[in-house]
Amino acid sequence: MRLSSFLLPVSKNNPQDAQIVSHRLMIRAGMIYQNTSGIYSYLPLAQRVIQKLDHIIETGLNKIGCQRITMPTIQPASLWIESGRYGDYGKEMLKFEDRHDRPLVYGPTHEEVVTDIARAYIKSYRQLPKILYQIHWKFRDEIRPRFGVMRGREFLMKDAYSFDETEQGARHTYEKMFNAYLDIFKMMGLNVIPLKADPGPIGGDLSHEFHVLADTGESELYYDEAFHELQPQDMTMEKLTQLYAVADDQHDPYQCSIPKERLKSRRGIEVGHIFYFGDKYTKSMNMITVNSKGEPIHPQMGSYGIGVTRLLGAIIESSHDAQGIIWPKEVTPFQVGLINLKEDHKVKADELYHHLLDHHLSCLYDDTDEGIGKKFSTMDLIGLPLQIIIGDRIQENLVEIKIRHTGDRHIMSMTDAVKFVEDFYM
Ligand code: 5CA
Repeated sequence: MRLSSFLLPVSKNNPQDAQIVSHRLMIRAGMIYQNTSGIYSYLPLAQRVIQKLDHIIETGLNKIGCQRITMPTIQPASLWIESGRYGDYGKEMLKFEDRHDRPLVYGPTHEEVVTDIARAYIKSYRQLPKILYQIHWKFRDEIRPRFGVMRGREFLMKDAYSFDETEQGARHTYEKMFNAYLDIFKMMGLNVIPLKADPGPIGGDLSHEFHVLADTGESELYYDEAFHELQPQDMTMEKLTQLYAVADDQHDPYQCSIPKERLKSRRGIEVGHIFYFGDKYTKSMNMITVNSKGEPIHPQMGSYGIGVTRLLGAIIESSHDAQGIIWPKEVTPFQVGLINLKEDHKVKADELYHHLLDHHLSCLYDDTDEGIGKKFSTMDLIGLPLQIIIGDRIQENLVEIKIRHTGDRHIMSMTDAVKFVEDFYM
């Protein structure tokens, strides 16, 4: 992509109303445009990261047999009346009527809609277990939308719903999903801490939140320092749930099971939340399936959320410096930024750009006639992990590669530069 034709409205100034660094950087890096309070448009740079997150989530979930669907954002209120949540959900749920005065809601979550689909088609235990998911927009009329995409009113969520014949089966599915979450967050280059959580209005008796550590997180976490010394073989629900980890509302210093020296406390951003709630919805909405003994049952359900647009903010909170964003290579919007410093080198710069594309590397090519300082600061601000800079040494066929994270610079030939980028992403 040539920067001269890319919509990247970067700005030097810090927006007045942005209180946290990810919100400031997302606006300064031209990622989001606020349409109204808590409602954003995602501009091309952000959209490319969303696409990466979408792909990673899809890969992780398809691996364990989940099936992707798309449900409507607008739902009939009747389903919420059936489940008994119409009144409970309160003012967070946006309610309105169509031209025939039929009540509708803009979905804050989809337990009701998915149960309505499942009860239409899943009649036998032979069709179970099933996990259906979507990556789609939600609306919650948050009383205090804040921190940019972190607590928006309209936001993108991955929501998955599982149906099982038995409680044992459903608990097994929950564990499979828990482990898939560990896999997914790892593929995103993120370290997360799973906490035992309060199921809140979703209901049920088993629930975990997944948090990214960041000073600006909304909750204070208390956890075993062993989380910082985990080995790959420890990354399972069975191992991790043996370690102490709770949010402040669940932490009781007198009942805490680990010694004070091992207790760590840091703030965290909730990027995922999973629930097991048995037959709460299948019972109230009368979903009936025949079990293996030929008896009618209400299947056992769980639901599993990931805040996709919130992840944009969380990743930036945990990976930035004074110059701007530093994308983990797994989710970067482009793999490399190419900066041409002089009009005279345009032919060579174009050549390298085409080489990179031929090697299936995604590149944002600054071919504009901005000043050198502006070109460098824009590239640092948008945080691509690698930069290739074409300066006067191109006469000797040499370019400079800068690693955004460390600031290290290496001089090499154009061919080696392409190879360097390829190896970096291997
Ligand atoms: N039905 C369940 C699971 S599918 C559910 O709705 N869970 S939730 O309420 O915990 O939301 C799932 C995830 O969405 C949260 O972990 C969080 O990462 C994200 N999320 C929730 N509210 C917002 C919001 N206002 N803005 C941005 N992301 C949000």
